[in-house]
Amino acid sequence: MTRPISIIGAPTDVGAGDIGARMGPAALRVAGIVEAALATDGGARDVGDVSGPDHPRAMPEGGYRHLPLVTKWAGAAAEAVGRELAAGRLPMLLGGDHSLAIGSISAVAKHCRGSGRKLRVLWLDAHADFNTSAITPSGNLHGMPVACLCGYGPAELTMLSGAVPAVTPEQVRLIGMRSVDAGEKRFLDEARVQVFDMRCVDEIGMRQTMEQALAGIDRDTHLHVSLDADFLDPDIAPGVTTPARGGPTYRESHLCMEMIADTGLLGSLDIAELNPARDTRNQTAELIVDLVESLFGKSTLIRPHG
Ligand SMILES: [Mn+2]
Repeated sequence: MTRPISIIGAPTDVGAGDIGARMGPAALRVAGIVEAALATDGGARDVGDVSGPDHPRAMPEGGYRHLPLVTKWAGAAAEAVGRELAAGRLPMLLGGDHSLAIGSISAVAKHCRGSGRKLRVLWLDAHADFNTSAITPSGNLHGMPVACLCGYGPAELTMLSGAVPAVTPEQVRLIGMRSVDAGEKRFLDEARVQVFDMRCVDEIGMRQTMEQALAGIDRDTHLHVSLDADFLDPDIAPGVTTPARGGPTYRESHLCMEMIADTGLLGSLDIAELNPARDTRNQTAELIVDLVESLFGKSTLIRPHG
């Protein structure tokens, strides 16, 4: 059973210090994301872009840069994602910076609460995105979405799902980390977030990493994937705002997606932090389209089930 996909664009970078991620949805459409979604069993429709305020290039206030603006965009994303989930569809949110995931995952958490589904969030990222205003080096809210979703953040963001926290650390798996701030490292440990960093991928491989990250799911689980483009090694994906060396290779990334596809439980997806201003010939957007095809079950061969 493949649910029909709804593509939602959110062209913003208000959660980041540097601009550029606002062009992400356009670059993904140019690279064929809509056609890739249309080719899935359930079909797809592009519902267009949500809108919101521009990036004013302001300084942080009270530990947050652009908090009211991030709140507006996250709210718009939550509304659009919630509407598609309610219609029985699979929302694919095209960012935009990663603070948008506060909106999308809040909507997903609310939907799962209402429908009695269990939620597992797979956060694929070079960074942990677990900063708070007290420990952030930059004030950029795209470095804080996981913390906000777990209840650590400003009320206007932590309350978006209608309950605090929107998700518990037990529902989240961080995968691919290799750049974690000092305060963030301590806070991840304190909050008992389950992290599969690149050392883990190096030591046990992507296959076992994903087996462990997916352990405990069952037919009642809604899987949400939040893919930050900087999860991928910058050698293959240079078009991001905050690259970090030593990420998953092309093959490791595909295996990661294929193993998620094999569960048959993917319920919603974010694609974040693609920055076409840093890209070369749209190669990062094209790679993401390839990976999304794997995520929705495109495989080289017909493989035995089970
Ligand atoms: Mn991120």
